[in-house]
Amino acid sequence: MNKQATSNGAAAADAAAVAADIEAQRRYRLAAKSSDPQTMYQAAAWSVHNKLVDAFDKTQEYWKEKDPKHVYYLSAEFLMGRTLTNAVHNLGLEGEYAEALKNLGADMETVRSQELDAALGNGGLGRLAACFLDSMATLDLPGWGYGIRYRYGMFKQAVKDGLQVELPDYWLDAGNPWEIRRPETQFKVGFYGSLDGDKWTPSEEVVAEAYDVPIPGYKTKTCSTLRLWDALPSSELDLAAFNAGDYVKAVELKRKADEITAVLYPNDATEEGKELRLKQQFFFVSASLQDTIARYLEKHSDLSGLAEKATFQMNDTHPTIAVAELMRLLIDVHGMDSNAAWGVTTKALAYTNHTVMPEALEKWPVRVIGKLLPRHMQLIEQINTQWLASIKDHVSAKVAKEQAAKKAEAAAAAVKVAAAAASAAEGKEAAAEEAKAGEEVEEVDLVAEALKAYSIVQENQWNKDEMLVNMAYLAVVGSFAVNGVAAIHSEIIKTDIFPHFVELFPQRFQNKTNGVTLRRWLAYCNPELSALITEALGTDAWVKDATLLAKLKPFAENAEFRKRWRAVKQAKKAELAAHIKDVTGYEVSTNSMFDIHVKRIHEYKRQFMNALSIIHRYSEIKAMSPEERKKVVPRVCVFGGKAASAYYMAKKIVALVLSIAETINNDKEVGDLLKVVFLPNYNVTEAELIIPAAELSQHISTAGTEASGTSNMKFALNGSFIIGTLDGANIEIGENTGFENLFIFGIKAEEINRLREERKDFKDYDPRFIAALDLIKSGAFGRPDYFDDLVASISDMNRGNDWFLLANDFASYMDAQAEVDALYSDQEEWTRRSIIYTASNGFFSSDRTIDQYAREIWNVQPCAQP
Ligand code: GL2
Repeated sequence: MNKQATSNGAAAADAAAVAADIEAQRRYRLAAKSSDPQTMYQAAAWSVHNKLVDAFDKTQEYWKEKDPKHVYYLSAEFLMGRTLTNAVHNLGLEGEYAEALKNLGADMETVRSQELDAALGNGGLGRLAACFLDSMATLDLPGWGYGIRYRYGMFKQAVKDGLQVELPDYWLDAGNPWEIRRPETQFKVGFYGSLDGDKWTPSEEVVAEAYDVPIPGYKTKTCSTLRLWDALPSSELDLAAFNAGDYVKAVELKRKADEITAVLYPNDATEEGKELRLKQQFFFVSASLQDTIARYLEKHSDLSGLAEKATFQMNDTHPTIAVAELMRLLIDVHGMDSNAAWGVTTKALAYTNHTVMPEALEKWPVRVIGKLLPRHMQLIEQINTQWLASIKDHVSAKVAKEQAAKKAEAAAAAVKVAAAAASAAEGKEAAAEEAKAGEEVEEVDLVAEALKAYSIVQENQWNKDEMLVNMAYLAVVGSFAVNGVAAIHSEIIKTDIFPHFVELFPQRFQNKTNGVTLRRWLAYCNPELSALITEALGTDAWVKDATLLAKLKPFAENAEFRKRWRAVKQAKKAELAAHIKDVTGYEVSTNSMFDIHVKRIHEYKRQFMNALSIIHRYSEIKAMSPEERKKVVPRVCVFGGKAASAYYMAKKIVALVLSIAETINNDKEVGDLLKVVFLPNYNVTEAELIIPAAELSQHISTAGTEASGTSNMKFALNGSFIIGTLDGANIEIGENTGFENLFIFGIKAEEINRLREERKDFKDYDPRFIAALDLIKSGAFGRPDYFDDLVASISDMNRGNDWFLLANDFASYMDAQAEVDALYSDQEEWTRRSIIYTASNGFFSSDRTIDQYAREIWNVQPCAQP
């Protein structure tokens, strides 16, 4: 890392060659006369593009020749962020490019800031997919990502009159140097139409065209791909309509195709039951499977061995239609018999669950699938019928056992009754009756009833006339492996989401704790800290082998090292402070603790609870004497995150934070003791600036709701403390770092069902909680009416009834916050532990996660060019 490119002649010559190349791109590809930052960015990007193409071609040729098993990561989302810095670093050319740009009168920082984020994802799930691609390439694992080339990514968030507003993200505006269009790689994808027996004739057809986004590994020749599909009309014009003069109808085909890849659905961890979404899902899944099969058949004569050469990892339920589509392709297109096809399908597919939020577990109406994909609906019915038949014996035996237990219970009860009324004749009669009742059960109906819990096709519990396909069940039945994304989450899916399936095949269920790439999330976003780590360890090998970070531990005891560690944090805080000033106009002091809460806005993530704790802190400061105020630990509380456009409460939470910020930041009495900032448009690039500057980060979801979280890992690796609940990966971070170093509070996951039951009578409100709510209601932060529903959602049992249990956790949250303040006052100890965070969390490298997937699920081996 940070190799001094100019320190030797060869590197200087390389920089000169790079400069010449950038110039050539500017002159000929862009035909640009000026060298403004955007032009220089484009020129540099196209020059890197060419290097990626070389690396990409060599890798793919090598893999083609060796024919190793591949993994295909099917995901509706890839949240890539910017590419330039990452690519240049992974290629090991950062020095050359920096030098070259300097020689051309530009500078790397300005140039790189021109790039728009590729935001083809909502949040954690999409960003995880991007980290996984980086790790797969770095570990030389033959693998591709497959997704959709949305023309509009995640919306841009702006603030207007104290509210969130959404703006379209047309990220392809200035062209995209990071993709290669492949007009030679096209597949037809059909929709709707009719079914004659099992012969499907679609009535609408589009063409999927491939775009490859090269993914360079770090310090390796391997460069793999993210293949994204665009939709084209099967013919530009409906000629008959055109000739008849109906021009609107004539371009209808184009409009329909455009619609499929137009926008990313901006919902995070919530279902979006729209037909267009299913269309998107099927579109990319079908194209990806066809593409893989076509390549497979170049080398193999039939598809019976497909699963030995390919695993398809389904990223959540979004690509689950793959179960039916792979069956259809094998049976209808390639003539395999259906049993053999089922054998191949269930050996080739694996499924990752990313959420337990009930509203996010996709269930598609049979009606919708039947209309859009009639053949697939037929296959799903067949799969379900066979599946239920195959488990009938098991379920019958289970029912019989349960009945026997009930009978035994009834008999025991009868004996008791008889004993109690031993002398009375009626006692005997009653006993005989009870025993008999236990036997009169219709077992057949009981089995049918019990089977419903295993059925992929189910009744809609809210509408008895509608049948639904439970996509998660389809995924479990159609896969050879199912995994959760953190230890606690993988247990919860076994006990709460799929208990019936666990009982049948426990070995199918696994855990793969998430990870993040240390390249983007430490080495490149925090070069100052990286340099310090490299210097201390005497090597930069930790960038590829994160276990080496553990060797930092002894340095925590070294006062000189701590001083330098603190200096880096100060520098990163100063950068963030400047950005805050730039974007919001607020001036914040870098002597304050930087307390950060950034993630999608969701009630379960409880940004509202943090807001209430800030209101309490504000009231406390206001009530203090000047002497008391001197003891306050000053804080800057930073929020960031997007609320889904249709998520009513989430938008109110954003508005509340903005209102609190305005009141508090303008209160002269409070000054630097407390500042609140909402940074709009939180995205990957913002995160790269925010995370290195954090001293405390908040991961305070209701226990049992956040599957994993991945920003918690990024913060920990950058030496930030965590205040959080026993939820998701917080728990494993605690195990690695030592729980004494985290600020853990709140209820446990196993308590929430009971507490939700009890909350109707909940009386134990913390007075600070009540006072904070009252302050909102009083209008202290403006528009009390606007916040009425939000306040009611956690305090009125008829209007939300605090489903996420803020009231239960508030007191212990405040205790944890008090501990934070106390520790921060001892800067030596704080810094010591901050170093421990970085040193302890190498486990959360996505290289480790991907290595586990490769060994324990995919059975894919590295295949590196010599
Ligand atoms: C999520 C989970 O909410 C989050 O906790 C997890 O870290 C990521 C990645 O596994 O997946 N599930 C989900 O639907 N989204 C997530 O971020 N959008």
